[in-house]
Amino acid sequence: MVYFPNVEKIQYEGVDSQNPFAFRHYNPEEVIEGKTMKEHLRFAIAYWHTMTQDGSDPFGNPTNQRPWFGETPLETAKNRVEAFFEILVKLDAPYFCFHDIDIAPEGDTLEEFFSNLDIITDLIKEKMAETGIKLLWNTANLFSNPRFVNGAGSSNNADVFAYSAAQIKKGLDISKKLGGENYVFWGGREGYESLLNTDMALEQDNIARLFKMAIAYGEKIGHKPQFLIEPKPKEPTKHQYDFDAATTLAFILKYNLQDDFKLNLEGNHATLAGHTFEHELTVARINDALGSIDANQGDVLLGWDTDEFPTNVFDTTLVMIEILENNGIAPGGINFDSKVRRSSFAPEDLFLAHIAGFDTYARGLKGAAAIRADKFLSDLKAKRYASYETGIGANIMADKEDLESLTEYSLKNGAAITNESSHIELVKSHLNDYLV
Ligand code: XUL
Ligand code: CO
Repeated sequence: MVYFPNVEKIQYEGVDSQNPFAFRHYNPEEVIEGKTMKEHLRFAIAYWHTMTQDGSDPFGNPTNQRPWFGETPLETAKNRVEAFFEILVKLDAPYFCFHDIDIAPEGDTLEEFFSNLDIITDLIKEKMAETGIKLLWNTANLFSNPRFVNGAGSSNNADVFAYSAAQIKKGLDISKKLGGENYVFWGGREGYESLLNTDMALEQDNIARLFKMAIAYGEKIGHKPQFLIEPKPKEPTKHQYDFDAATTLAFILKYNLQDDFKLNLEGNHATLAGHTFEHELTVARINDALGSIDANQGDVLLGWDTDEFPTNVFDTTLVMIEILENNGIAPGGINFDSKVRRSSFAPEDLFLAHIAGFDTYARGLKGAAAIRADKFLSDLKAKRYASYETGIGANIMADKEDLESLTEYSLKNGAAITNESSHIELVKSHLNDYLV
C-alpha cells in the first residue's frame, strides 16, 4: 500500500525552486570539506513524532489526520512500518530512531510486548534490507507507563528497576538484530519531585548500575553500540538528574562510564537548561563526548519542550561549526526529534516539516564550512589568546611557572595591564554575512 500517493521522492532543486516538495539547500551529493552533505549530516527520522504522536496537547484532543490506522493495535503497528519506510525513502533519510513502545503495542504482559516487538522488528528488518536505511539508535521508553511513576533505574521500587532492566535487555537484543549504531538512555523520570522523600545517592548509584548491566550485556551478546545519555533538566520530572551536558559528564566520570558512553544533545533541552545548543555541543566536544544530536528548537516565549522543527539558520550554523570541529558526528547523527505543530495536521506536513529541517541544517553546514574556510572564528580566537603564544603566556602554557615565579613577574610587570576591546558587535555583524 502507498500512503502518500501525491508525494514523489523529494529532489534537490536549488534555491530558485518554487516546489514546496523539493530541497532547496540539502543536496545529498554536494561535497563540502571532502565529504558529501549526506555523509556529514547523517539525518535520522524519529518514529515517535512522525508515526505515533497524534497532535493532542494538555488542552485538546488529537488533530493529526493519519492514513495508517488499522482494526487492531498490531495491525496499526504493521501499517506504520510500511508508511514510515515510505517517508524515509521519499525523504532520502539514511537513518531512523525509535522507542520500543513507538513501534509495537505493549499488550497486557511483558511476554506479549516482547512478542509484538519480535513481529514488528522482523518487518523493520525486511524494510531495512530492501531500502538500505539504517538504525541510528533505539531506546526503551521507561517513562510513559504508570509503573515508572517514581522513575525507572532511580525508582524506589526494585520491581520497577528489574522491569526496566528487562526492557533494556530487549532493546539491546533489537539493536543487535537491526544493527543499531548507537543506543540511547533518556531518563525522563530519572529525577525527583521532592528531596524530602528522595535518596539521591542511592538513586544515582542505581542508574549507574543499570548502565553497567547494559555494557555487560552488550559485551555478552557481542554487540557494542555507542551508548548515549540524553540530558534534559526537567519535564516530566521537576528535576532530572542528567540536567545538562556538564552534569551528565560528571555522572559519566564518577561512575567510570566514559569508555562506553557519550552524549546525545538536544536543542530544546539545551535551552530548557538555560544554555544555547552550541554551548552543550562545545562542552561535549572538548570532553570527547559529543555522540549525536536531537535536532529541534524551542520557542523563546514558551518555557517547555515544544520540539519544533529547526528553522533557525543562526543556530544550525553554530551547531554545524561544532560538528565540523569535532571531525564529524559519526557513529552519531542528526535525529529530527521534532514534531509538527498541532495546526499542521495534514499527512503531507510530515514531509514539509522534514524538508524545512533538512534545508535548515544544510544551510548551517554551508555557512559553517564558509566560516571555517575563511578562518573567521579561528583567526579571531587565535588573536584573542595571542598572549599565551610567547613570553610569560607561553611559559604558563608549558607549565613552567608557579605562584612564586608569577608574583615575581607581576611585581616587575606592574599593575597597569592593557586589555583589548572584543568588538563583539562587529563580530556578530560579520557572522550574519555567513548565514546561508
Ligand atoms: C524527550 C526526548 C526523548 C528522547 C528519547 O524530551 O527528547 O524523545 O529523545 O527518549
Ligand atoms: Co530527544
